[in-house]
Amino acid sequence: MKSNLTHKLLKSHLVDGDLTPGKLIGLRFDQTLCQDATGTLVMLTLEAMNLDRVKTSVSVQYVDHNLIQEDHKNADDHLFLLSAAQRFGAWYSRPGNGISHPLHMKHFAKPGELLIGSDSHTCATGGLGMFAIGAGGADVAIAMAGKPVYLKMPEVWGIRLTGELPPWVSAKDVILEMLRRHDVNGGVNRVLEYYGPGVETLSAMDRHAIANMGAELGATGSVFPSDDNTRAFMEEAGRGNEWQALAADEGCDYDIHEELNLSELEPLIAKPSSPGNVVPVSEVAGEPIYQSYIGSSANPGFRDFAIAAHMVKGETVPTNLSFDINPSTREILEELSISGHLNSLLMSGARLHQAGCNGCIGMGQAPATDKNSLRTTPRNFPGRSGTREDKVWLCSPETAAASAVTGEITDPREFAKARNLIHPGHLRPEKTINHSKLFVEPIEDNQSVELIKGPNIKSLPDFPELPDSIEVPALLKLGDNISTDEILPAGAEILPYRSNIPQISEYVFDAVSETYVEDAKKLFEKGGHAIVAGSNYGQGSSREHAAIAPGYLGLRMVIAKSFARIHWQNLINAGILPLTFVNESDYDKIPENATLKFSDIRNSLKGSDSITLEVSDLDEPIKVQHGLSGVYRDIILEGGIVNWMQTQ
Ligand code: MIC
Repeated sequence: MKSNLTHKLLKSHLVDGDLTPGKLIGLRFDQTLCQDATGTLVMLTLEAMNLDRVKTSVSVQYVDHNLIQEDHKNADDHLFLLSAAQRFGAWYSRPGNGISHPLHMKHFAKPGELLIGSDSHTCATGGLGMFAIGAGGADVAIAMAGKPVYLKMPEVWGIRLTGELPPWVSAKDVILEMLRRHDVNGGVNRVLEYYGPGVETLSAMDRHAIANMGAELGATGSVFPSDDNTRAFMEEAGRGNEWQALAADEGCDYDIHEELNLSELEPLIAKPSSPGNVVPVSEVAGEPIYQSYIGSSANPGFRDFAIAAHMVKGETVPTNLSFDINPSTREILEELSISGHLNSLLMSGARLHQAGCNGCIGMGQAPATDKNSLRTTPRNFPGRSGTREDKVWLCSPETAAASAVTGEITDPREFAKARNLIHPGHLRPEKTINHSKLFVEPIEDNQSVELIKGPNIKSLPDFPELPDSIEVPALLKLGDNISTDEILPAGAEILPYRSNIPQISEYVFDAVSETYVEDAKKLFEKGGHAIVAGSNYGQGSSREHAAIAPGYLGLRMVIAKSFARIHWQNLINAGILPLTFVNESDYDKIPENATLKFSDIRNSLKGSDSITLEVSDLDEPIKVQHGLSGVYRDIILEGGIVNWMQTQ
């Protein structure tokens, strides 16, 4: 039977269930990655599991988030993560090497394999013919222990690419077009599989950029075929022997079909403060800007910096504009230096930062109050940049570079025309740098390694068993598309507490409610609280802290119109009931602080999917669904995945 590529990848790793969309499947993952802001909890979970050594073919711990090191906390994390990587038999990528996703694709990714990572943009490596997904740290720990990870079988969305990108239009504009068409929840519980004649016009790193921001549609993953361009990328990385051709069968079926003609695309931009708020650049040209930021996992390729260098060469950015260059990896920084592009950027007035995620997650480079910041980053959720009232726009390197020179949002095609700038074609490094020695390899005698824990690294909190009835107030009633940045912000002040749940829980809903934390603490002894929310609750990152921290404060259930995939799984893993309205209109009936009562929980969860929730102030109970089956129901009944693992 003809099969699409996603099904081929999943079939070869399926250990439980079948490929029926919506059903639970158990998958064996070949590879895992962690970054440092989520990896600390992963390693603490492995310690709690008494794991002797990872059972994957490769697990890598990267350090690319907590890099500012304004006090001991980040540095303590780095030493802890190095000791933990060695204790559990994982690779370690040291601070300064750069962002996990481009590094992993270059040094470890393999077509045909499955990768799970404790970062939502792990999906970027779907650009190399992998099935690659972001997940909460507990799921990554399960995969590192060699056990199957469960998720809802996604629908497969076939996107047939035709044509080729016009000059000054690039890969970022492809995924911005998908966001323009389908917004931030269009891809939830779906895999975006790209195929067709347009694919071969895209380099491996173009595909990486497109797959990366599949996360912004809420997609489970994005998959590209493995072809000659994939092989060329792997040969350049010195791993051509690990390449294999992979593609969907000609004429195979998809659950959803879409056409996208690359030749018809124009430069696009996401306006503040949602990746789905996309318009043509030409529509907003002329808006003054304060900052132009190039870098992040959404545009990490050599060509992303080189095209910007080509456009700003010989120019000087306006004195009131901050032009921030964030190299994605040490190797690309070296390649840019050798090729002279780094000098073009610096001489135009650019500010050079270390290789890492940096300002994308509010670790520095926060924009001035009320000023427009153009970024090649993947996200612009409110306040994510570190400035609470920020105005972050998401665009391609071409748009960011043109706008940096003019000091206002500028269509790169107009910029090139005005300067008779010839498009340089596909820019490649003069010399490819391959620093594989910058990784710390796993060691054989790993079990004798001691974990090095600084004072900010606290053990995992206890997870209470699920009670048999819950009667709590709806402490917050929230709208649609609540992001993990709104639930638990990142940024220079808060991110260093990621290994310290008691401390980081002080920041839950920091920008949403001034009294949530105190109110939650008051309710804790009385049974805790609930949250009512709109659609796509928990969009964005993989941070399980956005579930564990409110859980630590007494959150017992969330009733929403719908959930983002990763956050739904993180709530379950934290032992917090995620319930959805059977009738979305019931959302309007529940006032904030209404008391919600869910009785006979254990039997209800074993019975039908639909349960009744009594609501004070309402004469009639409302119907909600739990959607929990198999292992997810078992995990919730045990009070979370750490408790459940101890029963295995
Ligand atoms: C992000 O881009 O939001 C992050 C910061 O990389 C998160 C991970 C985290 O919160 O540590 C993600 O995307 O998963």
